[in-house]
Amino acid sequence: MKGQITLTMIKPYAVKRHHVGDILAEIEHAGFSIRAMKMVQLPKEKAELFYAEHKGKPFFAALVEFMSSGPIVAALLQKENAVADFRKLIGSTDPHEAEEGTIRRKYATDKTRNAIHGSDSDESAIRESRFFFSSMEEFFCVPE
Ligand code: RTP
Ligand code: MG
Repeated sequence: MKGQITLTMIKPYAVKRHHVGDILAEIEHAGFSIRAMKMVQLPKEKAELFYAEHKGKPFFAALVEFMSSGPIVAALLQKENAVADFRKLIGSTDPHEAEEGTIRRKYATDKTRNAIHGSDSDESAIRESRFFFSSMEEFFCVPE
């Protein structure tokens, strides 16, 4: 199986609104292979750890509060040019600025309840995939 990896989370409000099936269908139709997947609720400390790069920013507390407020669906995806193509598929952080047809434009409510996460680099994708998945759960060998 060729290509790079990216890590996504379908965020709490999109799960609550029953958008998981539609969003996963969009992801697969865009050519991504799902290599690992799970539904979990992040304790606050884990959400803080996942988004550690944003610690100290004004939106950090709200982000952590929201991300730990209900179940999320985490998935490891694979495709050529996965990181950049996935960020294009999901659209801008603020759904009001996201392009027509993007997942955030369709399923997000606001900048916090923005439906979905996508890794911002190949390095982040590897770190985030290890955050959620053990080697036994991954049907893909993440390079050392
Ligand atoms: P994500 O990491 O969740 O995929 O989102 P992103 O790359 O598009 O945006 P990022 O800069 O990494 O920010 C992480 C999440 O923090 C919230 N945020 N709020 N109020 C604000 O100015 C603000 N900026 C960022 C968003 O929920 C964003 O998804
Ligand atoms: Mg980000």
